[in-house]
Amino acid sequence: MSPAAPDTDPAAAPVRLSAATLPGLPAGVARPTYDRAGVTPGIVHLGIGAFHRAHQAVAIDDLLAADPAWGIIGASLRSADTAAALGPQDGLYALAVRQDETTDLRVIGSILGVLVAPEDPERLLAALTDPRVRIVTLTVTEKGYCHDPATGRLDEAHPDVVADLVPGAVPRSAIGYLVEALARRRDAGTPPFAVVPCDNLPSNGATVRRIVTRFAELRDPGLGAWVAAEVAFPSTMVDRIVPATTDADRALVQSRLGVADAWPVMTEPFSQWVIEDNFPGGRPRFEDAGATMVADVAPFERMKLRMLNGSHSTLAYLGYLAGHETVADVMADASFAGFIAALMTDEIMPTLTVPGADLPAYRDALIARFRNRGLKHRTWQIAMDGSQKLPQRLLGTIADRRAAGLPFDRLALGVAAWMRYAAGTDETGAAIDVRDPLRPRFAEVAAEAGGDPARLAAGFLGLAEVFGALGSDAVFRSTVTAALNDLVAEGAAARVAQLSAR
Ligand code: NAI
Ligand code: CS2
Repeated sequence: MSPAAPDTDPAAAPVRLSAATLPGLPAGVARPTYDRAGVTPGIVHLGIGAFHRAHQAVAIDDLLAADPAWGIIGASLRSADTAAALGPQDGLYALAVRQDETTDLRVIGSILGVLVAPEDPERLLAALTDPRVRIVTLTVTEKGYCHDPATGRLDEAHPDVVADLVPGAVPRSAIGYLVEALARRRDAGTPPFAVVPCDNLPSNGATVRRIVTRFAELRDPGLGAWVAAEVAFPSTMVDRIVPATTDADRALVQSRLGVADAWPVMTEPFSQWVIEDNFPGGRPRFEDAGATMVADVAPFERMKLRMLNGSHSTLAYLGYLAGHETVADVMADASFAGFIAALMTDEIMPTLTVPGADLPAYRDALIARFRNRGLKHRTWQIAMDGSQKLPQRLLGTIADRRAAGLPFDRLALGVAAWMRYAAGTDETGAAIDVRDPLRPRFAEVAAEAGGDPARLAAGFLGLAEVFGALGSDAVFRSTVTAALNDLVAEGAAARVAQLSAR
């Protein structure tokens, strides 16, 4: 029976999900089976947002009954929203697994608390230097690594990097916190933690190792050498579609739980985690929670970043321009569905070699996942931070097709659609709320182009931190420029129809 709401003023704040109300939840709601009081911190997570709580935190929730030494301390390096939401809930929240019209709820208890770094940096550094903490995971978004997306190297001119390298500075960036904590652990004789990025970056472990090592070297060459020699950066491939939570989601969860959850997470049944098995300080048995432990993540990661994320970004920009609100809306449009299937089959799959993988089956499973009507995954959300996403999602695939002398018309249309979107005006002439660290540069490019597609393409292709060497390839430039010209002239829906499955 649901916990009774206070029988006072009906306008009073609703009863919240918490350790006290957990036992009274409806019987059909799964919940932690372990004693949370006996769980100790073994992991710090930087960037505690929706994805972490629907993916890594769920895997750890599955493992704590067998090994309670791996509780998670979450940290936000930016806002206090998560702490404000989960603090009064004792770190508890609902995981809502949705498939079309069905929703299954589970309460997750693996997050022991949430720190707000800007409010109390030393408290986060204390958690990061706690000897019991042997793993630090991250989902700080692609832009959170202060790197050059085209090269994967530290952007040494990034304002956060410049600020964090000032001696004695209070860190602002994830990299700054990692290096300060590692320096303190070295000085205290505490073994380092493993750094486990769970963001959609290519070769994310090697990329973050390069960035962190360079930052440490700039701070102190001896520290840089120590990080390079002593710190493990296992790569991961992470996959679960987790849209941003809406008020309608909160209302649904409250109606089912009988108590309010300030920040449930909405996701799909599918989840995959492939992890490089490189944890010198020890790790939980991730494999007992369904993760795949491997020596080399690369084949799995490339397949996922190119087929899922490359298709996601392409349908996000083209779908948004065609007026589609969500991924499911895009895929309900037969012309778009045929286009995405052909994009994967004809242009992406031929670039992949994944031992043991059934690529046609993987494609079909992705299309079914994209069609899930239970997920209100906005094209606008996926369109965010395109400058940080395009290299690993579309440009690497194009570079491979160019090297093989193969066409890439649908991929080029995806890049052109990003340019049209990033220029900030949609097909109705309305402004687009473009979210991207390079937004100011985009506005300069758009202003200079004055509506001319060829000049707009040339301006965007000049962004070396996005396009790198590919930006100088004549065939790539001409193909994308022609695609943008046709897109502006005919519109996204028409261009997709013409390039749909032939
Ligand atoms: P979210 O918006 O819920 O959380 C993002 C987190 O990153 C927040 O804690 C935010 O404060 C932090 N953050 C943002 N910019 C930052 C910066 N410059 N420095 C430090 N922290 C920063 O987003 P969500 O859904 O959790 O996704 C986060 C990342 O997880 C994605 O960018 C992607 O790399 C990865 N991911 C997301 C999936 C999804 O479907 N949402 C699926 C697979 C991977
Ligand atoms: C999406 C990803 O927002 C985006 O960029 O493409 O977050 C996507 O949902 C995940 O990678 C799925 O695993």
